[in-house]
Amino acid sequence: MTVKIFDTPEVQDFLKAVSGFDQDGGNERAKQVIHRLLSDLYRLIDDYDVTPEEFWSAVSVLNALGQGTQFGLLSPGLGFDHYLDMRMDAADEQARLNGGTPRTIEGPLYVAGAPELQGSGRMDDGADTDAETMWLTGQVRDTDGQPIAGARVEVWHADSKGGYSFFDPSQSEYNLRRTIVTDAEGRYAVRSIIPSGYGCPPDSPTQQVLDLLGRHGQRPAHIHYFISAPGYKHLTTQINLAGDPYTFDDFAYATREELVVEGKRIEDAAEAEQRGLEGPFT
Ligand code: MBD
Ligand code: FE
Repeated sequence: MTVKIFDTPEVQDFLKAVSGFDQDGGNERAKQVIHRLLSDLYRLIDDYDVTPEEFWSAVSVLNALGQGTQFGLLSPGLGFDHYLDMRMDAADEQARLNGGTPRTIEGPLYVAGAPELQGSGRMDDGADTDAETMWLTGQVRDTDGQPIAGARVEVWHADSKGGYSFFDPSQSEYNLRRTIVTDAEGRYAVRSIIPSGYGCPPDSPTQQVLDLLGRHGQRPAHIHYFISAPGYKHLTTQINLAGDPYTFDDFAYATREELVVEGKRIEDAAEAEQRGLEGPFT
């Protein structure tokens, strides 16, 4: 069965009516965007001869994607989050050329209101006994390389099983989530645990869609950051721990070469001290 009706005046008028073009109320931009979206989808149905069965099965997937954070999870999988980053980079070419840390996606698992630390402290609750200790240190600098004291460094990451507190009910509140205010030299130094990569739940609607595309739903081990200070642009970024099999095969397309960091294994306390990792971290 090949039916082509999209270009008929009836369908074009119908699309305008459905999009509210002949109504006074509503929002003009919403009308334009919905009209375009529906036009593209109606045309797709025509071009691919989408059957009613296929259409209703898509509706059922969309209903499932409406649960919890599922569409927030599929969105980076379909590249939307990285595409928005690419657009911001393009709009912001100057900022990209100045050598600053590149942005990358936020993802669906940020939670506001994490406990605040002044310069240093501890991020993990000590309950993840399989995990290896991690010292996470850094310095916030402006684009001229000058340290920024009092910057807010919001950090969140997964545990050794790839789970995030709040979304993983087995973890304590705000585990592995902190806001660290940088010291007079713009530095922060926290004790945490080495995160594992994240995998989309195998029976989730997100993974169901990825399966249709023959794709995995894995992310490499990573640590999320929001960095902000009065008078400066907000930075959303992540670092990736080098050596993960998924570093350059991230289902969410968030890895950037400049964000891959090599951890250094520290065997004894003396060496930790030498590297400036003095407390208080507890
Ligand atoms: C994550 O931890 C994440 O950072 C993203 C972008 C998607 C799913 C899980
Ligand atoms: Fe994440």
